[in-house]
Amino acid sequence: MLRIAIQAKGRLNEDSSAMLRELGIDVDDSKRKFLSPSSNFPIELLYMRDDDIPAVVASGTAQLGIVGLNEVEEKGHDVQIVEKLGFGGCRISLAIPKAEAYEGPSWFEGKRIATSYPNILRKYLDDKGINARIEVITGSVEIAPAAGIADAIFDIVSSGGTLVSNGLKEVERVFESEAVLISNGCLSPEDQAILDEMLFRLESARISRGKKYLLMNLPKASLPQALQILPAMRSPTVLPLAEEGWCSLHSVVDTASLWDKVRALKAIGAEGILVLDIDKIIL
Ligand code: PRT
Ligand code: ZN
Repeated sequence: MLRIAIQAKGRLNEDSSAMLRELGIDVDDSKRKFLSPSSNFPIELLYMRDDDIPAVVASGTAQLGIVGLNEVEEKGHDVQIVEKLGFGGCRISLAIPKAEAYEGPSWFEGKRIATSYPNILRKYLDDKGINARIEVITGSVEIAPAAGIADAIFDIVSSGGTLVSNGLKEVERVFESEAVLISNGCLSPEDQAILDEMLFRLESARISRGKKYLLMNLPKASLPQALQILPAMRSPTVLPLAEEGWCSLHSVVDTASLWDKVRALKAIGAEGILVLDIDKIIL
């Protein structure tokens, strides 16, 4: 049984559960406990605060964890990043009162900066050769300048709305983050096999994202042009139709180019075009 630590409550909880479900792994949110096994896959979920996830994975209490890269970097525990997961995207930025003139990082020389990420900030300041005082605050960092606790903040930004509503402006984007799957790097062969199965399913879910399945009836004479329009994974599937001179054509297309392709296919005589969602693509 492989144990995965995920956030109990907060911004990453829902997306972490949704990702596991997308992999066909049942996770029971309704009777959520501290520790909860999946009913159809050999994993159990350990629900905890995101701050603690890197440590429980590093110690081996959980073999895997889903957590923001920002927490991994800040805590500095010995864990491996197995996969970036594409949700929970944000950045950690330096922000100052909006009325301040800003010409570069030297603005921070001698200033007080409030943050919950002192290690990432210290590294940035050292790299730039800037002397500043770091005030560690665990919540509501954005009110620190107005409250007179600090001159600037170093905090997570996503839309930027929180900064604006607190009269601040983002001046340096220091660290880009998203949710990542982490491991302690010494999995047993059984646990490695479970992880490999998860990664295989993750890859097929990723490939199918942004793709549609397209099928249509087409005059056989238009087939050469249709094959130009539809470069499918290998080649489109062509099936005969009962009606003489017609065939059925199936293909996978990128959602981004879907309407261009539909227009081009109609122009060469395609009829009865169906566009279907794809659940998984397994190569
Ligand atoms: O209780 P626990 O310790 O588990 O949760 P937490 O309160 O520490 O974390 P939580 O749930 O707020 O965030 C979990 C993770 O989500 C973070 O570590 C990031 O990896 C990621 N994430 C993504 C964010 C945001 N987006 C985000 N916008 N974490 C926090 N914010 C906050 C930010 O602190 C600021 O207050 O949202 C505000 C800014 O948002 P905008 O959209 O106004 O810019
Ligand atoms: Zn936290």
